[in-house]
Amino acid sequence: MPMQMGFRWYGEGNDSISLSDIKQIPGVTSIVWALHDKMPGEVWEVEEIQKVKDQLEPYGFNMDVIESINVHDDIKIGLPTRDKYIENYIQSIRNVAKFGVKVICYNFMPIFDWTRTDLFHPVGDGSTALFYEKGMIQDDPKEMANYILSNLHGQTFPGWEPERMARLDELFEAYKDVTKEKLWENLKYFLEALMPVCRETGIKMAIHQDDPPWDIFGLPRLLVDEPSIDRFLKMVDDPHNCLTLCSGSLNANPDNNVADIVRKHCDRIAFAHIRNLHHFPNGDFSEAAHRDCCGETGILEIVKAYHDCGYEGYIRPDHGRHIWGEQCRPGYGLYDRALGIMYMWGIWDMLDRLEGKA
Ligand SMILES: [Mn+2]
Repeated sequence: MPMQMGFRWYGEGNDSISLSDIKQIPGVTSIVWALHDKMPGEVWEVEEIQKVKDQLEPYGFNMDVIESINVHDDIKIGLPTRDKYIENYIQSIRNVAKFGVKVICYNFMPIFDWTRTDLFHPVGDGSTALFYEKGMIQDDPKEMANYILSNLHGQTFPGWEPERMARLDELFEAYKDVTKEKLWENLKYFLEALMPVCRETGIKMAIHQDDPPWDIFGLPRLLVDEPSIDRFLKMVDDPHNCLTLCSGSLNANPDNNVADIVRKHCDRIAFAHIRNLHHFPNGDFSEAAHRDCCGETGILEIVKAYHDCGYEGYIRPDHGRHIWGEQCRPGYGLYDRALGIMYMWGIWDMLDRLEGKA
């Protein structure tokens, strides 16, 4: 079995892209989905999941991969109320398991999800892409939150819920005693509580690395490089404690060699995000087309590493550029992600051929 290609979709009425569009991209079998109107900590109810299943079924897509069931701040902070939210998370796992879900992607980043300073930065060829200007992030987090919220075109963005962003002062206050070691402990507590239901249902919890992979605004970040990934996998050494290995998030630090991490931990990668970055000498970076030479992330080596390991897990193009005038959710247009998929299949199919498999 080859890698299983997925495409992230934000749901009926919440995405400019239709399932019919996605169906026309060769080789996509999984819709990477979520209940996007759920707040962190809420139980995902069976009837709500059933609605998504009913939408996917006519197209033959599976719903094996969720991105994401978000983790409530109380769990990350380690408040006594966390047990209630962990119970809810376990209930959500039980409910999605009834629909054949295999992998749940999540992250453990305090307050902010991924962080960029410009969502539509000119690439130089007429397209735009997400951009990170290192110098801007030393300033006020509220300024950045306001900028991002004002550029969502009325769409919701996981991790950037306006309700949460309105409480930024309160959230920073709540996290003020959460050191990096404390955050590691809270992550361990959360995962150890989840492992029994994961073993029972066969569901793999697959953590996404922190993006960018360094502390921002004084908030600790855990999953940032190979040693921290080693620590994470050892900390809860269970085949259900897995990675969503994100090439773009990790390579925001150009010292991270993603292909090496793939080769080292392939058996614990349940889900792969493939994205290319172009680095500037001053530390800024721009997201780039998937083609290897458009950035420095090493897409060819990474896909080859997955192929060499016999990877049979899920994979998806991560963010794409905004091309051909497409009006879309930042990073999640149809066209450039479809190009990314074809590039990945191109590499994969040729490697199969060279091994006499295709
Ligand atoms: Mn990613």
